[in-house]
Amino acid sequence: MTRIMSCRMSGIRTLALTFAFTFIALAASLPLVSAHEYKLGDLHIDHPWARATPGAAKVGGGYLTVTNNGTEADRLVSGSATFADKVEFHEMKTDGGTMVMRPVEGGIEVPAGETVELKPGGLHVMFMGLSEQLVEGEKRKVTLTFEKAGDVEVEFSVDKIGAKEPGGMEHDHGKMGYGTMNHDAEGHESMDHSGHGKSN
Ligand SMILES: [Cu+2]
Repeated sequence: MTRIMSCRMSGIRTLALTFAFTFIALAASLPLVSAHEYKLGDLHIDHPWARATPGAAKVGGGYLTVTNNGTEADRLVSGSATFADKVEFHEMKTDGGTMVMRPVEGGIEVPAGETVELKPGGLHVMFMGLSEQLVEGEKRKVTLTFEKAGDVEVEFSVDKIGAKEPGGMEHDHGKMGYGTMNHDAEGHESMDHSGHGKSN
């Protein structure tokens, strides 16, 4: 009797483990579905994505990860896109308790052997003077220029307006201090972008 019980128990445990592993496997594979990457010399660009914008928005945010597998630092210096007047690189910082956003002087450095992450609340690509809406589920071509590696055309996949991370992985950044600052297009509209031209 005891023997049968333990036999059944282990059977249930095996089943439970199988389920657990299946879920882990599924969860692990999900982000890969939407992930896309690019290689440019020693640089590896992972999953460029942009936030969807409301119809009238004139600015939009873009994000990506760059890994430099080389032995020399490189620098993301400029970009261009047919759907925006200008492509800039911004950083968000707290200045005297206020969240401010400003262009990064001289572009974004990608040190040798390191990964730089452009993400909501931090460094980001800013599409200025949008000529069309960034629609969720669509893709937008953008040319990125690195100081040494040169140009690469990548596709930004447009994720939903409130997205904080690609693929629906919404981590809570509130504890990091910028949770209250919803870094969406509306947030940008109300922010001071003087000096970047009031393009329309
Ligand atoms: Cu910005």
